[in-house]
Formats: sequence, structure tokens, C-alpha cells
Amino acid sequence: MVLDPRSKLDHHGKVVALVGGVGGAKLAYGLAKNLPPEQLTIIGNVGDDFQLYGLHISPDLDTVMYTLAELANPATGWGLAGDTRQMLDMLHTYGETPWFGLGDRDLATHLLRTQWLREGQSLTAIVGRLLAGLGVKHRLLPVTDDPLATVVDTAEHGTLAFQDYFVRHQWQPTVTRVRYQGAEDAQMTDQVAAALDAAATIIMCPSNPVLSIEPILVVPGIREKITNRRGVCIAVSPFVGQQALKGPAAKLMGELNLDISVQGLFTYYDGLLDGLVIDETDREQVAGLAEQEKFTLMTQTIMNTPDDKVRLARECLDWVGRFQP
Ligand code: FO1
Repeated sequence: MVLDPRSKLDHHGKVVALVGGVGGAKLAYGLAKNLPPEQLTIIGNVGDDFQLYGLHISPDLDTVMYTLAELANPATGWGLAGDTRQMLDMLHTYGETPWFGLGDRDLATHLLRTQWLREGQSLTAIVGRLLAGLGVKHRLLPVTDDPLATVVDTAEHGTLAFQDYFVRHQWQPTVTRVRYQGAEDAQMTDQVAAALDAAATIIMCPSNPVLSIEPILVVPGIREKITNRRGVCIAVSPFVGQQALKGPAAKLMGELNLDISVQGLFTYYDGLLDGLVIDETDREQVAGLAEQEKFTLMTQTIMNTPDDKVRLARECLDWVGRFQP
């Protein structure tokens, strides 16, 4: 049952969603189905960006773009549905063993982004052009146009670039520390600053707190804008039953001795949250804790279908309404 996505949501004011990879992109899609473009701004993580074969690749931004365009590969969440691997096969012909699955149609995105960056266009402007080409009217803003790279210190292989850790090593190495190179010098874009200043609702989407949300929060001034917000800030937990639905979030946070319980997430987001959305299977975590129950929405957070995404987004927005002054 798809709720009437447009009914009575304008009272929410402007909504800003912080998004990383696949899980967060699903909720961003649900929010975009509920809110018109002028009411929603998505701020995307750029810490996963890297150079490969001379191409500038922005995996999390592309995952959000393709998801909003309803073109994402439903099996993986990233890349384009139905894409082919002719280019990868040709690399094999030359003796390469490509470890990062660049699809043939996906390649067009990386070629244009790389070319436009070389021409001096900002990543923000480039994302806008790519989204327009995909027919997406909602706004996705890289948190910064400056270099910012998530790097992972591991016990087995020392420091790894993000994609080496995540894809090449399938996030199996033991993480001892995560760093965000360039963060201290990165500037949030004017568009991001304006969106956060105008936000009545800020939603941290169910992305990996350390690998996808933190690289947004570490950009100077972002935490302060959220702390001094005039509206409401909530997060949707990426965990169900102390497990991540996909990816390394639970394993990684365990290795970093970070508690992924409801209380642990409130603590992790160090006072930025007015509320936390968790899956109903984690109900017992807050049972009896009236204080936490006041700040916790328990619902189905697993999003398998488009309807799930639209419903969860709508529930988050309706729930936020109760916090609003
Ligand atoms: N993730 C993988 O696990 N394996 C891949 O081969 C892979 C290729 C890929 C290509 C384009 C793209 O936009 C994303 C891709 N991802 C792949 C996901 C990527 O590693 C993201 O960083 C994760 O989604 C984490 O956010």
C-alpha cells in the first residue's frame, strides 16, 4: 500500500537528509517520493571517492543518483541495472585483473565527471548536471567540493584506501582506526550551509555511521550547524538486531569498540539527535526505558521494496512532526 506521498507534508518545512551508500540511498529515495524537490536536499558522502584508471569515481554519490533515478542495480544497490562488463572483459584481455566492477554504462558517469572536473567544474555542479541528465529533479549535494578521503588503518594490511578495504579486501581486515584525510581543510559548500541553516528536519539516513555519516559530520562546521539547528534531527539506525543489513558497519564498530545498541547510537551521535528510528525487532532494547522510548520510533526499517522505502520515509516525517515546536 503506497501512502498518498504528497498529502500534508509541507508543514514539515525544509528537510535535509545525510546519506552515504546503499542503505541511506534507499531512504533518500523514499523521502524523494514523499517530498517535492523544493522541500528536500540530500547531502552526500564523498569520502569513498577515488581515482581508478585515471577516472574520478564517486561511488556514494552515484549510488544516490542512480537510486533516485530508479536505475540502480536492485541486487547490489550500486551500479546500473542491466549494465554489462565488456570493458572489464577487455581489461582482462590485456592481462589486468580489475577488482572494482565498473559497468559499461556506468563508465559514462565517470568519464563525464572526470572531464568536467578537468575543465574546472565543481563536483556540486557536476552532480547537478548528471542528475538533470537522469531526469532527477531532487537535489543531491556533495558535502564538500574539496578532497576528502576515508582511509582505514587495519591490523593485517596497514593503512588502506577506502575502496581497497571495502571492495578489494571485502571489508575483512581488522580495523584499528578510520581517518578522514583532508577533512580539516575541507569546506562545506555554500549550498550545504544554506540547506542546513534552512532545515526544519535533518535525517541521518541508515548508512554506516563511521564510514558514511561521519565523513559528512567531520567537515568543519557541519556538526555545529546540526547542534545549533532550529529544527529536529533524527537518525535511522542501519542496524537490525545488532547486525548491519549489508556491509561492514556492525563488524567495523565492534572492532572500534563502538556500541551499536540504541544507547550506543545516541552516544555515537553525541547529542545531535532528538530521536532515533530503530527496527521493531530491537524493541526489547528500549523496553521499560521510558526516557528512551520517548526518543525512539520502533518500526520496520528493512526496506526491500519501493513501498517500504516510501512508507519508512513517511513514518519518519510524521514522527518528526511530534518533535517540532
Ligand atoms: N562495491 C563492491 O563491493 N564491489 C564492486 O565491484 C563495486 C563497484 C562499484 C562501482 C561503482 C559504484 O558507484 C560503486 C561500486 N561499489 C562496489 C560500491 C562501492 O564500493 C561503495 O563505496 C559502497 O557502496 C560503500 O558505500
